[in-house]
Amino acid sequence: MSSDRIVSWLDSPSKPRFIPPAGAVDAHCHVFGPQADFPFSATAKYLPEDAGPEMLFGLRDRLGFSRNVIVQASCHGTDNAATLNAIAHAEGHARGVAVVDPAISEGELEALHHGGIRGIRFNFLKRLVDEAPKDKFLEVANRLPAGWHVVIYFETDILAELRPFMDAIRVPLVIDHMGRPDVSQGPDGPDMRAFRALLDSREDIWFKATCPDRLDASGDPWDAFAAAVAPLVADYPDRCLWGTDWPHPNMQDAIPDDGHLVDMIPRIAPTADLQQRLMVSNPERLYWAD
Ligand code: 0GY
Repeated sequence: MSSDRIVSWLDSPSKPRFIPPAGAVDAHCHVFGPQADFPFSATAKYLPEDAGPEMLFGLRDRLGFSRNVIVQASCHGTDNAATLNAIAHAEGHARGVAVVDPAISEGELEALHHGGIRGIRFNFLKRLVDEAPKDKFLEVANRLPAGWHVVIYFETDILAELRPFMDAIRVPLVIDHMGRPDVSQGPDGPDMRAFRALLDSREDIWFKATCPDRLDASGDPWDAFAAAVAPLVADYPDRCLWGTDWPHPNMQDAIPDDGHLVDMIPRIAPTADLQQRLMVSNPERLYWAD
């Protein structure tokens, strides 16, 4: 890994035209460091510049959002201190998703709950993590504090392989970036059909309608993403979440404009009712139920 620290976000994103509803939640974002207080993991696959809570909350305000769900980024490994620090500075306006050592104790899980964590993330991307032990993941998934869920990040080519693992998890599942479908196939392409089959297999699987910048090679304004994802949001309106993915880990060669990402929202959720569910009532059910 290069020792150069990466910048994968814009300093001055555009101000969006779209105004999110009151109480809107950016349900997928991260913090990096600051490194002086929260060093990166020895196994980190990328080394970013600092992108701490003040920057995140400044962006939140600029984009017209009220709250954040901060997902522990792989560069911090299983030490959730940076994520917890950001939540602690949000005055109740942030909750989080942790990455844990599967051997974590019940007491440590309770401490994470107290710090605002409401789920754990299993990352199956080989470029981001060295190992993803399904047996150990399953064991910890089925002893989480009440009300928690599991976030899973995988790419579409291993969806079928992961099905028995996912089926065995008894708490709700949230799928990052819809399992990274090839959106150029359109709303009825094989990737979206496979993902719908997963959603249809049980009623407690949610998804993040996120990351046009990662999923749509046609680029901003991400027309293929809008065409593929709008029908999914329409058909599963109570199981979708939205987020910026700021500070866009590993996107340094194609940094998205956060204002443009927000302006995608009415293209995937065209009515006020869908927008309310996507950004307010759905994340509230998962993250602010208690
Ligand atoms: C994302 C996507 C990525 C990175 C991480 O934890 C992470 O480092 O999630 C990625 O590189 O695809 O959701 O932030």
